[in-house]
Parts: sequence; C-alpha cells; structure tokens
Amino acid sequence: MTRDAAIPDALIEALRDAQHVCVLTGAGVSAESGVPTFRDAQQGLWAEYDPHKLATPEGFLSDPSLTWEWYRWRRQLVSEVEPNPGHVALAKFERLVPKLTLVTQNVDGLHQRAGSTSVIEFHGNIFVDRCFAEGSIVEDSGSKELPTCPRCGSLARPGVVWFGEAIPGDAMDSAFAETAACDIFLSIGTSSQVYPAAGLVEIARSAGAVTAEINVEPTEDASIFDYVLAGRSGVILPKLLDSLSV
Ligand code: BV8
Repeated sequence: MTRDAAIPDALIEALRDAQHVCVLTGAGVSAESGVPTFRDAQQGLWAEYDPHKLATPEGFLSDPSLTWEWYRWRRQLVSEVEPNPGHVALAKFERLVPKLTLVTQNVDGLHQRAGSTSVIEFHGNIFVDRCFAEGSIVEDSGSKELPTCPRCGSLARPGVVWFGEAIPGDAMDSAFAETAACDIFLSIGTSSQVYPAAGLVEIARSAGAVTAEINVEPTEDASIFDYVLAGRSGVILPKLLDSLSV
C-alpha cells in the first residue's frame, strides 16, 4: 500500500510566496484516472509491442494500420476516463498562484478537461490528426480507414511528437523560457527518462528555482531535487492545495 509523503512546511512556504510556478507532468499523473503509464502501457494485446517502436515515424511508415490501431485504442481508452483529483488540484492551483505554467508530456488532454488553461502540450495531443507530409491539422473523418490528407493525399498521422522528431518550436521555446523564469519547478509523475523534457529541471535549477519531485517511487535523478515527495499525485496534490488555501 503506497504511503503518501507529508508535505514539508518549507515547501508550502515557498509555494505561498511563489510568483511563478512551473510544473512538468508525465504519465503518472493520469495513472489514477486509469490511463496506463508508458511503462505499463503495454498491457494485454499490446504487450508484445515496444512503445518506443510504435511511437516513431519509421514504425508508422513500416505499418501505418498497426500504428493507427494503437492510437485509436489509446484514444478510446482516454475518452472513457475522467481527470483525477491530481489534475483537478493543478487546475485550482493555477488560479491560486500569480502565474503557473504546466508543461505536459501527456497527450491525453486530461489537464485541460480538468480546467487547466496554461498548458504546453510538449508531446502533442492524441486527438489531433496531422498530414504526415505537411504536418498541418487534418479533420478526423471518423472513418475506420487509414486517414489521408484532403489537400495532398498523403497519409495522416496522430498529432503527437514521436521519438526522433523535434518538439514543435513554439512549445519548445515557451517551455524553456517559462522554466528559466520560474521560482518553483515541480516534476510530477514522470520517470524523467525522455529528453528534452527531462532536461527542464536543470534549466530551473540553474535559474535558482526551488525544485520538487512528486512520484510514487523516486526517480534515478531524485537527488537533484530540493524536495522529493514519494506518493500518488492524486493524493499529494489535493493535500498541497489544501495546505496552501489555509
Ligand atoms: C528528439 C508522444 C531530436 C507519443 C512521447 C538525450 C539523451 C538520450 C536520448 C535522447 C536525448 N535527446 C533525445 C533523445 C532521444 C529521445 C529520448 O529521450 N529517448 C529516451 C527513451 C532515452 N527523445 C526524442 O526522440 C525526442 N525528440 O530528441 O528529437 C531532434 C531534434 C531536432 C530535429 C529532429 C530531431 C522526442 C521525445 C518525445 C517522444 N514522444 N510521447 C505518444 O505518447 O505516443 S514520449 C512518451 O514517453 C511520453 O510523452 C513521455 O514523455 C514518455 C513516458 O515518460 P513518463 O510520462 O514519465 O511515463 P513513464 O511511464 O516512463 O513513467 C511514469 C512515472 O509515473 C513513473 O516514474 C512512475 O513511478 C510514476 N507514477 C506512476 N503512478 C503514479 C506516479 N507518480 C505519481 N502518482 C501516481 N499515481
């Protein structure tokens, strides 16, 4: 049974005085909604597939039907779940502090469904289709066929950032700029294995920000954080919010 860490008073104090909080989230924040994390995404029929292969342009070109089946399975799964108290607490948090920037690696859109507005979708959104050749948004025809671009006829692909693909310029620039300007950086529910997202904490540290990690199991890099809170984000974040509102 996960025991969720108490929140150090010094961190609550720092959050109370914060002018700009920057939050990085990963799949762990959506786990309590029933969305499998990337690590344990390969359940059941997808167990034999390496997500790092499926989530690549090469994987798509070698078998676009398989890639679309995987993404439609994940879309269906996400459309059947609700944001959890962790998502909701971050949305309320945004209204409590002068400025909050939420950089998410999640493509599920659950932060926005919980009411968060200043969200940078660092790895895109699973419900958006894009032309594989031009990158422009393609209306989802809803057909079960392989979607194509109505302009150039090229295949359409899920609007996410695949391994080996660059982070969209605007997302990259604003995430780096906001992280370099924040006075508190929270890394929540991420294994901090995927770059450049995993490099944001270094930018925050070199900008003198206070840093904290919230994760059910401290990550390999936990020692670089000023505070490490072991526990479920869906339990710790509402507690954090309560302690800030008193
Ligand atoms: C690029 C979208 C270059 C698709 C994703 C430097 C060093 C080494 C490698 C690289 C490097 N720089 C670049 C690379 C290569 C690569 C990379 O980082 N590889 C890794 C595997 C080593 N990076 C890239 O390819 C990036 N692009 O570098 O382009 C370039 C530049 C210019 C021009 C051309 C190219 C692009 C990376 C983006 C890939 N797309 N997602 C999709 O979703 O289908 S990544 C995907 O995996 C997620 O978005 C996320 O980022 C990652 C999964 O990580 P997490 O979210 O952290 O999830 P995970 O399951 O791992 O962990 C869950 C955590 O939650 C755990 O710690 C667990 O303990 C915790 N947890 C569980 N339950 C809870 C909880 N915590 C709290 N509460 C709970 N209840």
